[in-house]
Amino acid sequence: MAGEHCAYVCMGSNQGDSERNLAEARRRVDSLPGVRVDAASPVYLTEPQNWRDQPWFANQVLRVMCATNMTAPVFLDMLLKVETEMGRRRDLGSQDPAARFGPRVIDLDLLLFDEERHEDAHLILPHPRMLERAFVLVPLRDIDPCLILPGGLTPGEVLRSLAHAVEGNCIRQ
Ligand code: PH2
Ligand code: MG
Ligand code: MG
Repeated sequence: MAGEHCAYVCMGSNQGDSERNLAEARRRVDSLPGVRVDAASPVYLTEPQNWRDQPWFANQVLRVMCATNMTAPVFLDMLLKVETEMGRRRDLGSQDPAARFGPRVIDLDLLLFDEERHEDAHLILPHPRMLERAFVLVPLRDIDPCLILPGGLTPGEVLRSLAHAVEGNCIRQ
C-alpha cells in the first residue's frame, strides 16, 4: 500500500528458550493492528555486548511495514507491550548497566522508522548504538544489503570497519 512506513526492529533474547522467544515475538509483532512483518533475517547466536558477563543472545532483525497512520512512538509502545506480555520486566529508570544491558526474555528495539529522526526520553531514532553492533548490522545486511544507513553507508560498508567475526550463524565481537 502506498504511504506505508518501513521500520526495522532488532529482536534479542538470552533467557529461557531464546529461539522460541524470537519466533513468538515475530508472530506477535505480525499480528499487531496495522503492522506486517515483511522480511526476517536468519537467527544469529551472538556474543553479548556492553555487558559481557551474561549468556549469548539469539538475535534477528525484522523489516516491518506499518500503516500510514502509524507513528514511531505509537509503534514503539506496541513493541514494549509485546515485551511486557512475554514476561519482560524492566527496572524503569535504572542507571545500572546490568539492568540496561543484562539478560532479557525478549528485547524489541526499534532501529529505524523510515528516515525519521526523533529524540526524547522514550525514543531515539535512528537507534543510537545500531552502527556499533555486528548483531544488528549482519542480519540487516542479510535482508537489505543496499539499505543506506544514517551516515550514508550500507550495512556491509559499516561492518568493514567493525572488528567482528561471523562463523555460520555465530557472531563474535
Ligand atoms: N542487547 C543488549 C546488550 N547486549 N548483546 C547482544 N549480542 N545482543 C543483544 O541483543 C544485546 C546485547 C541490550 O539490549
Ligand atoms: Mg536492546
Ligand atoms: Mg530494548
